[in-house]
Amino acid sequence: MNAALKLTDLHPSPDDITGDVLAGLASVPKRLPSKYFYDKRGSQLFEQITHQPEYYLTRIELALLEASGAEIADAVGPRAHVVEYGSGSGRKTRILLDALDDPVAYTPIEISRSALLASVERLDREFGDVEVLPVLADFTQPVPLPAPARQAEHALVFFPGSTLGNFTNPEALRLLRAMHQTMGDRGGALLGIDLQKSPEILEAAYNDVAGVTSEFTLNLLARLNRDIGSDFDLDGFIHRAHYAAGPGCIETWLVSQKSQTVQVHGSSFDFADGEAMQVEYSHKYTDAGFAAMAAEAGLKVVRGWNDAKDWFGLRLLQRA
Ligand code: AVJ
Repeated sequence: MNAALKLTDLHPSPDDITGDVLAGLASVPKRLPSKYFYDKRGSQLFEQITHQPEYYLTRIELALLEASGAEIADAVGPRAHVVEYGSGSGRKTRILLDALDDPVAYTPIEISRSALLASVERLDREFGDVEVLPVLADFTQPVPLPAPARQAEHALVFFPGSTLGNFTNPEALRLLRAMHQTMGDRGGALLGIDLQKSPEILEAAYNDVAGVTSEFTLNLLARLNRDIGSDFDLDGFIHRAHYAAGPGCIETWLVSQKSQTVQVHGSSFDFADGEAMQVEYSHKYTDAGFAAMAAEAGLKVVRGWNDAKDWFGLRLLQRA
């Protein structure tokens, strides 16, 4: 890694995996937090999901970023400090930075030190001119941004992938309010959002025929067994994803295939045969619904770009 690299450590409280899992298993219905999907294997499996024919989200978003680059650059303006929520694979970031007019700096914000360092090592090699100023922090809270060596005109928060959809609506609202703080007065945010569409298309995207999504979901149990010593039986649960049209949300569950007991940190949790445990939400948005949530956070949608079928959208937000 570049010795001159300035990493800002805001000392985010480390994840309390055991506490989160115990609380989730004590609730009705039982649930597990989806943020723990992304260990090394989970990140690999997610990458594989993005290549499945049914999982259109990543393909469309990449194509949209490519096709709309010039318009995005126009709407955003020159000399932006690009601030990414999470440290993605770098592909989308690359397209955005290439499209923007003279971007000044790039700041990935990430709660995991190892994930942040891994992404920064990749970026260091790839982003030549753009100053890389990583921040170790929890992006669901307001984050004070490091000052680039060259003055930026404004910050642009980049939150692709419809990852916002994994948060419950109250959590998403809190996140958008924090984003409002982080972006500053003249700042903006570019979000990728998955749009509501027929349940068949949505359910296929989360139940790929090759079974990669099922493996991804079950890997959560393997990860917990390894990291907190739980004894989930991976053969005792199956993946199920269905679209709840009312809330506009893919709900992913792990369904117990037998009556069984799971031990976590000295506590026992009984599962009935057929009992479903909630593990992930992926919210799908309408234009009106998304704009209303943004407005509640003091943000307005200033521009939007959809693919020709209106399956996926990019939205540029500014303070209202
Ligand atoms: C990358 C978190 C947005 O919700 O579509 C994909 C994760 N889960 N298939 C999504 C995911 C199952 C994905 N996000």
